[in-house]
Amino acid sequence: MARYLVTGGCGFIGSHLIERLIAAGNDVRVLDDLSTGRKDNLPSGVPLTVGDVADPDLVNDLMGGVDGCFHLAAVASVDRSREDWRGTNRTNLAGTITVFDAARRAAGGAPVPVVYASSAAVYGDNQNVPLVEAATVGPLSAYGADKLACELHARVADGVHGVPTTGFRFFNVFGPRQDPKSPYSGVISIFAARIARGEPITINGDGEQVRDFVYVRDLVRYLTAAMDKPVPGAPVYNVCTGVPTTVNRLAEVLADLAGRPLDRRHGPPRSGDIRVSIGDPSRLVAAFGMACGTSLEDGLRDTLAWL
Ligand code: NAD
Ligand code: UD2
Repeated sequence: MARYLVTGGCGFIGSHLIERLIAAGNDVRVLDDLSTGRKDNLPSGVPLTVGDVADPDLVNDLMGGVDGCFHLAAVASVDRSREDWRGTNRTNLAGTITVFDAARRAAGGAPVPVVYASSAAVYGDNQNVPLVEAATVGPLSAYGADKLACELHARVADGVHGVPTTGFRFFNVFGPRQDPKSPYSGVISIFAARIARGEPITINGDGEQVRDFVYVRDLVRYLTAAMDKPVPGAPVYNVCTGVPTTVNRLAEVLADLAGRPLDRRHGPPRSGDIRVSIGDPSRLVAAFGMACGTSLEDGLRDTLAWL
């Protein structure tokens, strides 16, 4: 049993991670400002501090005596990063440096490992798919730029300050508890909620754009495995399946699973929409000995059942 700090633990991915940590008998404390997360995403009895991940006194305090930190708190939206550039940078980059800095002396003055969320957004519109970790990065948003900067500071944390870090470039994550009501929500949560209610969906453009959808319960296994065996060198891994799915196909599969007719309308393409985003999971599978094994259909069934 170990003691962990989880930042952003009231969010979609954080809540699944905490479920897994608690089931394994760990002691978990959470820092979240509840800007997008919800208190009732947490299992009962998990202590929550409502506050800002970029507040150094608070983070130093919460980091005291832990065995490691899972850092997921972020403004997890490209649109929001456009509207509030400086505010997003404060949370996403300054917040991450605050976490790394506090981890330097968490265990009675000694460093503890940090496992943190990066994003496929670091690749921008690189169409050299499937994307390997060594592919050219070129973020197209403040969100992606900050995530890339987090990876650079993770190297500083490791190389200069002795804080072991592991970064994960999440592709399009989906599953239960991804809030369909949020304007920043992912396509699966939006489509699933609408199709289940028999409402029409809007496909942006021709619907032939391609994504690599990762089921959230597959993803959190890597986070805990990385914490269990930290390695030097600040590694970064894609978290992806390598399986391409078009938005059209996604809609069809969802309607099929929900047993509803598909009422689809096509709107204009979304400005700046990436045409093809597929990751290569080879490095992930080699390092952790497991692939993201849940099929899209099974993950979607689970998501529909939660609604
Ligand atoms: P989410 O919005 O559900 O979770 C983020 C959590 O961070 C929320 O609970 C929010 O309240 C909290 N938070 C935001 N700002 C904070 C601050 N200043 N201080 C403390 N807490 C704060 O999003 P998610 O999808 O669970 O994302 C988790 C992580 O994964 C994020 O770092 C995100 O950038 C990354 N990510 C997600 C996806 C995806 O497909 N969902 C893809 C790539 C990367
Ligand atoms: C994802 C991430 C984003 C960033 C980016 C990096 C999510 C929610 N967003 O954006 O944070 O990391 O990847 O590349 O994971 N669509 C429709 N109709 C809708 C909603 C969406 O057609 O009602 C389309 C959308 O135009 C896009 C695809 O579905 O082509 C996926 O959209 P998304 O918002 O779920 O995710 P993405 O890949 O744009």
